Amino acid sequence: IRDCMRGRIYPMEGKIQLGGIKEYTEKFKNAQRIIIVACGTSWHAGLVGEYLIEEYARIPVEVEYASEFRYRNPIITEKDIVIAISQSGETADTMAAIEMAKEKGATIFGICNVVGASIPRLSDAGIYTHAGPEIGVASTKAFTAQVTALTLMAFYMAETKGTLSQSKLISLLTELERIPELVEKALQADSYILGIAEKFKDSRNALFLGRGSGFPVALEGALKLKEISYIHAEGYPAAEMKHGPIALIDEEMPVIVIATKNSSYEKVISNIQEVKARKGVVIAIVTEGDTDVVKMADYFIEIPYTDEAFLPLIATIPLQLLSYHIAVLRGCNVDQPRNLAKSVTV
Ligand code: F1P
Repeated sequence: IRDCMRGRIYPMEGKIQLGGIKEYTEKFKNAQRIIIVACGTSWHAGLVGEYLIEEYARIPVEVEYASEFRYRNPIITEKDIVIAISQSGETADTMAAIEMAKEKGATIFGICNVVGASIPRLSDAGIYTHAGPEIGVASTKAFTAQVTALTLMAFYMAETKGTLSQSKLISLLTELERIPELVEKALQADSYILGIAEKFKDSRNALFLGRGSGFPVALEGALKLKEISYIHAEGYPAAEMKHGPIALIDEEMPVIVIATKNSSYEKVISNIQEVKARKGVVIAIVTEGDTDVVKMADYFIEIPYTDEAFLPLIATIPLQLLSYHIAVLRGCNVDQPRNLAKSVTV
């Protein structure tokens, strides 16, 4: 995150400077729609981007799996901006989606980690996330960096469109400066999370629930568990649970809930009650000092409080650590999971 903030994108004197976005200010300002295309973890970062851009800049956003988007005949015009997100910059589905959107005249904006990769070369403009090389196949720090880039882009668009007051913007940027410190704090729960991992290493299934920007966090938590520990896991919007997944809940089912003190706190509490009433085992991600959720949950992991805008940056960390420890305890190779490639080029 520090690299990302110091490098191409960084806040300055209450104004946001984005190296790759500045020349496209007018385009972003007048965009009628933004389409985000990506795969896997990058797609989850895109969902966070949707939440932030719509919340702050009030521009409609669609988030599409590139692997599906490329095979249909979507309506795209020259007024659309397509944001393509990819850690490797070589994902074939994302490249095909870009090529299709380009043909229809859209502006392509890339968010990529690997300098000089194919996706930045196909893009009109973009941001390098500079998260450093992802040693393992499953994206982790690339996700954090992608979300940071999208957060700053959302603030930038909001600033240029005038949809965010200067005082709110300054308070968000002040909080943004604290994020590296909050990430460090969240990482301190590592050995405590190992203790929880020991209890759940033999689980066959897991459910991850979140609301608002906590929903993509739930999806990412489930994907990490699947990718590296081969436990079947599903991420759901917490309110969607009653429309199906609730049938799965019993004493064998760990339910990981993002239950931090943000706007959906009260509603998440009622979701936890629904799980507990069916004997589900709740592992709650809570805000430091929480007293209500910790009484209901079987296990809880504290993270420091932050504004809802930055919740995905902090709340994802305990889920990555949980998956990591479970995978190691199960004897899985976390860097090279079976059947997965670093960049899916076919
Ligand atoms: C997309 C992705 C990763 C996943 C795995 C396979 O890659 O789905 O999210 O962890 O590596 O590819 P990318 O387009 O972000 O490089």
